Amino acid sequence: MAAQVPTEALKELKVAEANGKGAKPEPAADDDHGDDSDDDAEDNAAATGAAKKKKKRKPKKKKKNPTAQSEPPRVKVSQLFPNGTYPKGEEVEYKDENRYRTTSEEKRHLDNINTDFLTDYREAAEIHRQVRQYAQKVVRPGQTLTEIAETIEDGVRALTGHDGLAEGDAMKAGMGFPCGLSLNHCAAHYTPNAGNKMVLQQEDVMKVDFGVHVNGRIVDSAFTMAFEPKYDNLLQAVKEATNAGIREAGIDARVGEIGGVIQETMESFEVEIDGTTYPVKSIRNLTGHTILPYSIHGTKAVPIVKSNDQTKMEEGDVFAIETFGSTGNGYVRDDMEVSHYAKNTDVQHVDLRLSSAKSLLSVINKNFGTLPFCRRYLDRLGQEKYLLGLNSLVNSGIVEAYPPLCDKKGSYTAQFEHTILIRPTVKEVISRGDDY
Ligand SMILES: [Co+2]
Repeated sequence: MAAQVPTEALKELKVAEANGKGAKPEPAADDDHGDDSDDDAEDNAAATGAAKKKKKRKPKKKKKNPTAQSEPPRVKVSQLFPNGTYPKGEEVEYKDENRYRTTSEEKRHLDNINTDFLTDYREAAEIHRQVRQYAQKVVRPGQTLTEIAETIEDGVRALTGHDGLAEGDAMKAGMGFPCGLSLNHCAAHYTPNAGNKMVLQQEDVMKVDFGVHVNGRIVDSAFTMAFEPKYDNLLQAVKEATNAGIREAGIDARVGEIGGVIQETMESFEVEIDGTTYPVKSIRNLTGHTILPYSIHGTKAVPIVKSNDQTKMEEGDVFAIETFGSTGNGYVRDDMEVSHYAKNTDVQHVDLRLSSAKSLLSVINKNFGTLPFCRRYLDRLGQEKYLLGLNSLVNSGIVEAYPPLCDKKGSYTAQFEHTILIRPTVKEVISRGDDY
């Protein structure tokens, strides 16, 4: 999920560029019941004495735990990795003055006392990889955005083993934030609301951005799908820019400098679409961000253009490194109907007058806490006619609306994103896969 630079900070950034001053952008195996029903039936037959036939005991068919993922993905990953050891992400050694960390006993100890954190993160990342790779295989033009979102969200929930329907279940594991499916000039935060009939077209460029969480540890990772080769350079620019950002990330790295490297990489590309050549621009008011437990946007931002932000990455930080390239203005605005929301992490108690707002807030507290959700998630919990209450929560500052963010009409935008753990010993690109 993209973090946005507030307009004020962006103005400041321009000033800062002029006078050299820093600008700070805001920022298991539990269905192993052997199949014994037919044995019971035979026992009953024997007990009645009616059957003279010899009791032929079939060898008990023991339903084995699946060892491979199904299609569509429905096997819990905890069943595929029954000893709880999930695949590691890509581990990258620190450089220069932090090189010692790889072999430091002290740093290794810090890693070892954090095993629950690592296990939850690696499980969430494996779920992300399995679900997205299935999506990459089956998502095609002609499908509705609603179908595509459900393909991904049903997959994520099944693989965590939490369908999120019982009160509080979605807080244990499941969607870390709604599945964004933003098309063409829209860069982020679009997902269908109920009744949306939009159909994916052959010429579309779709950003697929979804989160998986296990115990509040959110993996935030995104990719872009296009079905026409004319967009290849746009996608390549953004993929390389994101990888450049990941490469530059590390303990003591300054986020403003990382932004500079990202921008340089991104803007070394151009793309020809239907006879017109466009420079690929970094979208300057979108950023990467830190991730906190149950909170998708922490306090640090990672710009994707050069900036004087001297903020350093530190041991223990979790970052979403995401970059956006555009053939348009390289600047996004709020546009279209809101779908994404999240409770603010720093709300004081507010006395709500509207009873529908009060009851909706209680639903949000129990099922999402501060995790982002969308209108469809309220629908599936059986909530009805909640818009007035929801808007009142937004207006009172308790809930934040995250409207779709779009560049100018007719332009194309792309995104790639990974979550990285700034571990004491190494940097782990937790969501890395064979695909991106
Ligand atoms: Co993000």
